[in-house]
Amino acid sequence: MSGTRRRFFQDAAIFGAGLLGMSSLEAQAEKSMRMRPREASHSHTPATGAPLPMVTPDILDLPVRMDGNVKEFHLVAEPVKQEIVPGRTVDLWGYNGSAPGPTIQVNQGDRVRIIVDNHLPEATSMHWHGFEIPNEMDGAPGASQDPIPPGGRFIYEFSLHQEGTYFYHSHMAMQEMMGMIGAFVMHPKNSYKPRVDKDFVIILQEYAILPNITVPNSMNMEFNWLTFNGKAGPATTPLIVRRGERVRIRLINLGMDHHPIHLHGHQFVITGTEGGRQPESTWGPGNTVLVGVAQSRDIEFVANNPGDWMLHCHLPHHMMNQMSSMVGPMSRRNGMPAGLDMERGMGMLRQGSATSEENGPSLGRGLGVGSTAEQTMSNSPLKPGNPMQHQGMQMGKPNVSKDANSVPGFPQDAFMEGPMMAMDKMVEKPENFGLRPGWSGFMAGMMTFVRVLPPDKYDQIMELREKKKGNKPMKMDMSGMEHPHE
Ligand SMILES: [Cu+2]
Repeated sequence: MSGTRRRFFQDAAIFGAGLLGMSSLEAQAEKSMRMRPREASHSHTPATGAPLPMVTPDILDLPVRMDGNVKEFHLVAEPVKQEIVPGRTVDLWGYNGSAPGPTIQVNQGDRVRIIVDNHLPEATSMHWHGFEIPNEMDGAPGASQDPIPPGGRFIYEFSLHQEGTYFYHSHMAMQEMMGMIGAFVMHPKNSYKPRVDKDFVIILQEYAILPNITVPNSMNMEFNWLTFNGKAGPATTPLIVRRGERVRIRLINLGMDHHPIHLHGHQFVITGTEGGRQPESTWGPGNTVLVGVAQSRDIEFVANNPGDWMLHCHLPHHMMNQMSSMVGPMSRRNGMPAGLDMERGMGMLRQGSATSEENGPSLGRGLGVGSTAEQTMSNSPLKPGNPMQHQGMQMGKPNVSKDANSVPGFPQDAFMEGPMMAMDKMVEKPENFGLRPGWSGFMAGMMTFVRVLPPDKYDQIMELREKKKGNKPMKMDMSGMEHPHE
């Protein structure tokens, strides 16, 4: 494929379609229209029968090509640059330019062929998580096939009799922690009842990336970047729904932690797991769903309570960005610890990766051995003045009392969240229109909004999307989208 096309695909996937002047939802809808014209619909009261366009905010769908009756997809395992929040672009491994990789949508009963190319510097393997398919298609390295060597290709082909929220992922454990997962949704032959008006996918991931480093330390257990679809709050794209609509959110988790995902303002029911649709007799009301590692959970609710409602992981540390025990001390102490050079003292890597032989041990917090440069520390009083200045942020003085430093435990959130950490302008997009000024200062990690909007506000955001669509800063070569890797 050409460099331009590749770059486009990558940009679009990394930034969502927002920077292209189009919301990700619109981009998804547009793609759905082109790829599955039968099924796509812009109406919020769709005709019965056809599945609704399902969207993965900030992530593209994988284009499909028909080869007779076979739906053919092409996945490329490769290193990617992923912008988690404005100004924080990290080196992950993913598929087709993004981590998580593009979403695959198929119908129950489809026969699919997935060509997997390995553009990584090491062997990989693709596992189809929960699929009831022939053993030789399972992608278990060593057990069902040889790993796909660097530069190699493996062609998977199977028929799908299941329905539900599934996913694909590398079956190499450390690669999983570099981002190598994507959603694989099988729409049912007979529509689920009751039907939903909106259908979203959110993939939960976590990374341990020290300040000034762009490569995750896949050995580290102290995760400081927590993402929904490759974005951390406030860069996550809110889910826009019209008041009264029935909403489905499909949550998928692949990481080292289980995430209790909580929705404000509504009760929902769990209608599906990684094993497909659950019987209605099991649906009981709740507002927090624990999405365990390697699990998926579908939740559904009627969005009847207007407002901007937070949807977030409820683990406190998972509602933060760049949070690590050493960030505070590094920015607060005078100079560096004795006996360390600049690189190690400030946690910077000049060569090699965080997991390399030289760097791994000393940066591998939680592993114990050799972790001399990293240790858990309690909060300590801040020096007067304003230690943090970031371009684009609405910097100001945090609201703290005069004697704050004399209070044991201070600071907790004073310098972690608040109006002075806001970056509303930097994450501006139609889906954020009308949020309270300064909202972004309180959104981090696995956080986004479900915006339940009255008809006029909903239409306003739809109009904004349309306007942005007609005013693209970049020309989109849509023809390049169908076969991005040819
Ligand atoms: Cu969590």
